[in-house]
Amino acid sequence: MTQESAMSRFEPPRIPASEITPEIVWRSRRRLLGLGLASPMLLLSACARADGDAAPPGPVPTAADDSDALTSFADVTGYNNFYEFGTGKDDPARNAHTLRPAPWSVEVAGEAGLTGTFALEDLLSPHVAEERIYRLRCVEGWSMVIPWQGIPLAAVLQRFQPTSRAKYVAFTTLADRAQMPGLRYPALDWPYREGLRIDEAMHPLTLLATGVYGKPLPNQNGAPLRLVVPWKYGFKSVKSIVRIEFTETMPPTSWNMAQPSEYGFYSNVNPDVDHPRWSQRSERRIAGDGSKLFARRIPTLPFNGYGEQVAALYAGMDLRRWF
Ligand SMILES: Nc1nc2c(c(=O)[nH]1)N[C@H]1C(S)=C(S)[C@@H](COP(=O)(O)O)O[C@H]1N2
Ligand SMILES: [Mo]
Repeated sequence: MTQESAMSRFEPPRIPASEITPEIVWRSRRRLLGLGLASPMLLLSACARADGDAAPPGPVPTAADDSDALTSFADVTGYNNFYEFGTGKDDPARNAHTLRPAPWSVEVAGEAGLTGTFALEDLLSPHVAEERIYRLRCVEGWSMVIPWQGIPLAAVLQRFQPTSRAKYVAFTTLADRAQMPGLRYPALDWPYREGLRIDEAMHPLTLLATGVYGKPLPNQNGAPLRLVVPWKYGFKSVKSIVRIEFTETMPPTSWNMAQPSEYGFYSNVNPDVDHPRWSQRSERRIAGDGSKLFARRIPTLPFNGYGEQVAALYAGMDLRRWF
């Protein structure tokens, strides 16, 4: 990854008017809900349950705070990292139409009572997707605020009864040359791999996303199923997942394999740990007026602002060593 190098080449994608509508709907809905909004919890449950279902049981995690303006639908779906479709920010939007997100199945393997290959529908049922507005912070120095729909990963994983030896969870992206033109180039050692410690995977903020802005995930965002781990750099949020494995040892991860000195396993957003080639103190927030070049530069927060919820996971760990 090169910091911001692709920025100057970026041309805003032309989005048909029909595609812009959901963003406006989401914005106004959010503004309405923002009036007298006591906590993001209300926002989450209200949005998730617009169909009139009962509120979900258990604690509802915090979303991005209300001062964050949403990144436009055009930018969320037009400025992407998905190297299987090219390394330019506009490549995924242009090339990912060859991905076939249905039918889709996911293999579940490793240290679990139940393993096998499951149709996507079976993997996700009986869960109902909920709304989570999360910040996404790329290690390259830009960030977005995105209204995802998805299912907490914990709810999905628990069904497979991970054993006491399941210390980590490894995720693998599809690697099919027929669908992914970028696989012809050795940008990374394919397939794209990521992993989480089991307690990170089970944390209520960790989401298996199936949609964005109220629509099924566009291919360039990782259809039909991708991870969203809001306190970690964006590259942990592995796209188009075909395999989930419970492991006893720390699994290899793509960016760590490519550049171990630059990308650690944990990859928690940390303004105090510079990337060896650039600072991580601030970020360019792509949101608001939709202009990428003039987007606001803001300080980067520890754990991307989710420290209150997740810092305890790393109590006693030296986060300079475990970066
Ligand atoms: N399979 C796969 N997943 C991936 C990537 C990738 O290249 N391939 N890029 C990562 C990076 S670096 C980021 S910042 C996020 C971007 O997600 P978005 O394009 O939906 O905003 O996806 C992550 N997941
Ligand atoms: Mo990224």
